[in-house]
Amino acid sequence: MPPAQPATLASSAFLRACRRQPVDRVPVWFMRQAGRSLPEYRALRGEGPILDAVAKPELAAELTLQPVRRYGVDAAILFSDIVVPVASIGFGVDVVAGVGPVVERPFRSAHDLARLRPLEPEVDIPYVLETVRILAREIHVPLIGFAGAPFTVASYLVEGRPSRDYALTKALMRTEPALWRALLDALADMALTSLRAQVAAGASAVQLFDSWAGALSPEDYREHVLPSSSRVLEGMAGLGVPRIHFGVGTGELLGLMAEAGADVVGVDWRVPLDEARRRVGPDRAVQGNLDPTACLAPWEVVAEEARRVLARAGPEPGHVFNLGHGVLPQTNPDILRRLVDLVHEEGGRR
Ligand code: 1CP
Repeated sequence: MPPAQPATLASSAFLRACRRQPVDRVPVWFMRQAGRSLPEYRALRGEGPILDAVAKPELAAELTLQPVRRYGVDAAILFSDIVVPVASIGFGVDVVAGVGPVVERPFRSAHDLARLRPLEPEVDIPYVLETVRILAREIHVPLIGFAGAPFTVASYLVEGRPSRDYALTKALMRTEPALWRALLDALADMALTSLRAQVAAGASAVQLFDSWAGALSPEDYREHVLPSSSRVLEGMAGLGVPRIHFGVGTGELLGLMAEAGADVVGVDWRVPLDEARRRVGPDRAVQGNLDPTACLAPWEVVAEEARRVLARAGPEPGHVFNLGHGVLPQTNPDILRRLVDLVHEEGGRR
């Protein structure tokens, strides 16, 4: 059972919107709201590897809180990374500054399955759970726990680093479907175990990041990826916390991502939210979807584009305002602060 929620969380606009309940104002948070766009982040974190920062609960909790204070967003997202579970069991994953996740010995054959033992959260990632516990005590907004979806994490393990075309990943998927399925199932179990532990420690919502699923056709997604993502999302049903399912370039996959078992489907900037709502169906909320690059424009332009997002989301309940992907490092924090105010002031009752 998740811990009982304080009254302030039960009435949170973010959690209510995730459940498609009426709200007084549209809730807003930003993917990658913690990070290099904040001077206080750069000052506190210094130059060390991100995985070291994640392993220090007091520091990770403070990095999680910085954007909540600065922007007045309606939810916090845990300061961690999608590769933390696989790194913690010793698969040999580093997060390299300016690059992203890099794997010393990429996943190539059935022998590599043995390197993916089950995750034991209290043993492998006790620091993540401690960060969640600190935050659950300290914050007045819901904390979003998260995990990488099996496909997106697999893409790093197979390619060995960020990729443009996912050629090796898709080759494995097609040439060794049984091994692919075993890999994705192992990653699904790790994601599920990690998410359940985060909720037990006090997270109030979860997001499954399938950032790179947009590289797949609907047919490939349905056959090779949906079953394992569904295993994670269905495994989270009944915990009482909203499940958000997000990817980039997933316009043609939105219906399938809803089917995989999400309460909220994250939408990037390519599909307007009225169309996204049609694709995910009436029984899901949507999250999104201002283009992150729009936030680099002068304020009047940002405001106009944000109003367009609110208008396209429509008057029905079930909209969480966000960017269509993460905050870009060069974003001026003042723009994001004004954006939160605009969404709160103009995204009225629905
Ligand atoms: O050292 C650093 O500061 C490097 C930048 C950085 C940060 C701040 C990385 C490396 N990870 C993070 C933290 C992080 N990662 C958070 C918590 C902060 C917040 O959101 O406020 C979260 C939720 C993530 C999730 C994550 N990591 C995703 C899914 C979200 C997304 O952006 O699509 C992905 C794909 C990663 C992998 C990753 N980690 C880091 C980078 C630069 C990348 C992407 C690499 C690539 O382009 O493939």
